[in-house]
Amino acid sequence: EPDSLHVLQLFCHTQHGDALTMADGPVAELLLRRLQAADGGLDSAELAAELGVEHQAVVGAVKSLQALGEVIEAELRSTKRWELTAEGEEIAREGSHEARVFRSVPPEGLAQSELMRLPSGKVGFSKAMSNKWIRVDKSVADGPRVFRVVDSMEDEVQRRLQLVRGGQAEKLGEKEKSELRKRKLLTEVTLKTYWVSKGSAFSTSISKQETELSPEMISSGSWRDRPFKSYNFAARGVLPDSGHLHPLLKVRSQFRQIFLEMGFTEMPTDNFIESSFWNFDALFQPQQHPARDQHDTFFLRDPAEALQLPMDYVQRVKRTHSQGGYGPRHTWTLDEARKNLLRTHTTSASARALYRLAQKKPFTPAKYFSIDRVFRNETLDATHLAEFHQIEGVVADHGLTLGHLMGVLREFFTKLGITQLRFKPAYNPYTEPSMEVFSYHQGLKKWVEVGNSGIFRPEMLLPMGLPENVSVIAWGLSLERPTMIKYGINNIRELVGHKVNLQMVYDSPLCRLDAEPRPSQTQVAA
Ligand code: FB9
Repeated sequence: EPDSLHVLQLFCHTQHGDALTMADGPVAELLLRRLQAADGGLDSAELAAELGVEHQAVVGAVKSLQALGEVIEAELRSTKRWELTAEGEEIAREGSHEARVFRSVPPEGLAQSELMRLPSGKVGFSKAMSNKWIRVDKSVADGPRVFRVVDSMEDEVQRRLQLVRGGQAEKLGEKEKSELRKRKLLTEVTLKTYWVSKGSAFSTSISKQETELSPEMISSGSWRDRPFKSYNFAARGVLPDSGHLHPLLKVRSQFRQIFLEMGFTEMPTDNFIESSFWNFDALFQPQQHPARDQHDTFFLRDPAEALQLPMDYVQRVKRTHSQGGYGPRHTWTLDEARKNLLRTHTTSASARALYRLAQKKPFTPAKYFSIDRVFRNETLDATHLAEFHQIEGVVADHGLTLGHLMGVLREFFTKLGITQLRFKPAYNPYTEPSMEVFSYHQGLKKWVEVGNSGIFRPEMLLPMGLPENVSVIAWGLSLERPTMIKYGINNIRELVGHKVNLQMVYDSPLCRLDAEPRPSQTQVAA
């Protein structure tokens, strides 16, 4: 018995010659016929049920008929309907667990232990008991025995599920439905359906619309009487397959842009491995400083030691550390300074750049920046990994003061869209005075630490050979924090590392730093 679809195919073949080849297929044809017959409109789900085809096939036909223009109107509706769960389906077929338990109790009763071994035993027993279909006689010698209380029973649960399966859920009361839902036998699904009605250009025969203007149409002139599919200029083009910049790199390029606009030059930072000398000693960070031990810093076993150090400069640094001369004294050894490590900040690159600058006489003012990876053996948490990208700005000139630092910080953060700044005194081994920088974050309704800064100590600059009256202001922040806030990312592991879902990278829009941050899934704690 060919099903209706088959009949249709047969029918169309005969009727309309090439109509059948219409891209939209027979379902569209049938939908138009039904619409013709229907007064008012029809529901796509009901039509699918009638035709015995997948709802999706009808939705496909609706979409392609819509593309033809005013042939049909289609209004998207979401209808809630009840559906049986897999267990509900099974019960509708085989009967409820409690009914199966009842049926498995013979008139002479059944040992409870045996009953419990039945597949529906456990689930059905308590329900059959509460339905007062069965009773347990505990006084029996060889253990509790189950007996029927009633001769027969109505398997209401099965009946109700079959009603729903037959599309008559409305016959059940709310209480009955919610009881079946609680027993995970029924779920309410929201079905997106189309209410289809005739369009202003409705017709049952839709001729195939051309989508290409072929040379033979032009040569034969047949294009004159052929209907052409209208261009859908609103159609979103197919995204070209292209590489995707990680959000961190998008924000990095914006920070680069800001520094270049402010006349800064990028410092070379292509060395994750650094000597303790440039990472700490050159910055006048005492060799006993807690940050210089294993707990905070990743030291290298191989290559364990830096061999090339500018020894004349090293001697001056040694004197500064050990004999003081401008301030406190610390024991200092060359071995400690030679220890290789993964740089803990890009300020080591600043030290190298300032040392190179000091070699160029006469002194010329300079503005440098760096954005690159740094490594810290820190406790990991939602916002801290063992590595992050440090952004650093350095300005070297005659007579720079804290005021200059505040000024350049204001200019820098303003370009980030951050205007309300507060400066809080802080401490760094290599800057005095030092300031933490805070900005008021509209979205988070609180002051957020957006960086650290200071004026490099003379103990750092003079051994390099920089003139007395040259001072150097500098500041630093991370790349990850602004990126997480801009992209509304809560946990740094969603941004960096093996857990990153690449879709986030593919879909990550270009986020203008100075534009309002994207709402995060849940407003992140800064
Ligand atoms: O990035 C940080 N915060 C931040 C920055 C921008 C931002 O943008 C939003 C769009 C609006 C939001 C937040 N911080 C620095 C502050 C905190 O997150 C802090 O908890 C974590 N810090 C890192 C170090 O953690 C151990 C961020 C990282 C940091 C800290 C200091 C420096 C660099 C990076 C520095 C420096 C410095 C100081 C003086 C001279 C030279 C360099």
